[in-house]
Amino acid sequence: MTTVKNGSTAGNGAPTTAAHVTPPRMPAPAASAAGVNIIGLVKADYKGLESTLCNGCGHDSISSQIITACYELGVKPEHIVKFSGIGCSSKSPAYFMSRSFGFNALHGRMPSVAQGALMANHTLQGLGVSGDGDTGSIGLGQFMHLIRRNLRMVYIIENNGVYGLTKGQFSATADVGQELKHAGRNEFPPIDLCRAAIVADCGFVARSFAGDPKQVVTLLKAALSHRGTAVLDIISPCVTFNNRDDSTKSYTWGKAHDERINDFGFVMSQEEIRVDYAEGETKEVELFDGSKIVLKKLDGSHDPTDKQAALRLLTEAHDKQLFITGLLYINTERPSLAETYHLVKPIASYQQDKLRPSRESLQKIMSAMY
Ligand SMILES: Cc1ncc(C[n+]2csc(CCOP(=O)(O)OP(=O)(O)O)c2C)c(N)n1
Ligand code: SF4
Repeated sequence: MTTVKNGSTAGNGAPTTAAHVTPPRMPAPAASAAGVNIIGLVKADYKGLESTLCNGCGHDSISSQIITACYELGVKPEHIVKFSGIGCSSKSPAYFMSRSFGFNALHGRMPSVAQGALMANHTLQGLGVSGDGDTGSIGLGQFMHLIRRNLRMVYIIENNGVYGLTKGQFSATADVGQELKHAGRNEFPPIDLCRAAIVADCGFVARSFAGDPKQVVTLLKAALSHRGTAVLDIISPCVTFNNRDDSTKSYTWGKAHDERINDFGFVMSQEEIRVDYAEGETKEVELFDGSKIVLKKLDGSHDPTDKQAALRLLTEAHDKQLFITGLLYINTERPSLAETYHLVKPIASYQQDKLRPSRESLQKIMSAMY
């Protein structure tokens, strides 16, 4: 039998349905020598299936950082519900925490599915993984409404500026003027999803880079402790764009020298991009296609509780084509959706006779309407 920190117990791995179960939220002490965390689990207990994404894809780094954050925090895997939409990024929940609940929704529709599930059982911790296409293009409306309602969940955007799964078309976060071999030139300005989130009154907005595990893990731990929607926009490079024509390792070269025996595509396996830079420092990072992005890590001079300062910072960074990383904005005052509706006992724990109106009361409603 596993005893979790909040005092609830579960012998079969199922989540407890007791009212007011508070998820384990405080950082756990360092794992013991045997690698056992505060709830007696080892890191392998937080793993998922083997990834089928391209080698070196930023999304895989984020999955391993989710594993690390939840292991170190001592989160009970059965306490997590993973949500996603459609995209390479949205496949990621399969690659971490196999023991958790999960639902892979339609493209851009993860928020409404998450809302349904978490309103049925608001004691579970929601963990959503989406892409910039899934969130910023088709899913922008749902994203804004989720934030507006303040459903308590961590919402990760694995942001690579393209639709990786459908072969690299520009997404709504791609830089204006950016040129990619297959997609051509992007003529439209990007939507900054952190700015959009702050404008919609999100109480936790942070940005990071997939190759900066320390920062991602820290932000994830903080996001998991937030009482409302916590948005984590993580720049996550797509290796598919490592296609320099002059390289013998490029897709183009490979195709030109390929004797076709099968209709398979081929994507070069790459080393994951890692960065290590201090607070306040600016770091230029070369992506797989040779293009560069500039990251700037926040230091103590930014007050994350100042909404206007956060918006100013992001606007200036946007104009300079900089990615500011760190906790951009926090407001712990807003009540979560479950608090707004004064939900106490999880709806999912009620028996049918309490949830389903009787035939008589339905009849009464119908006759009042028609
Ligand atoms: C309703 C609908 N429209 C379009 C698609 C095609 N489609 C699948 S994934 C995707 C974009 C994925 O991009 P993103 O969310 O950025 O994820 P990535 O693959 O880059 O991680 C699109 C347009 C779809 N599956 N469903
Ligand atoms: S196509 Fe891009 S986003 Fe998709 S798995 Fe490959 S590297 Fe990752």
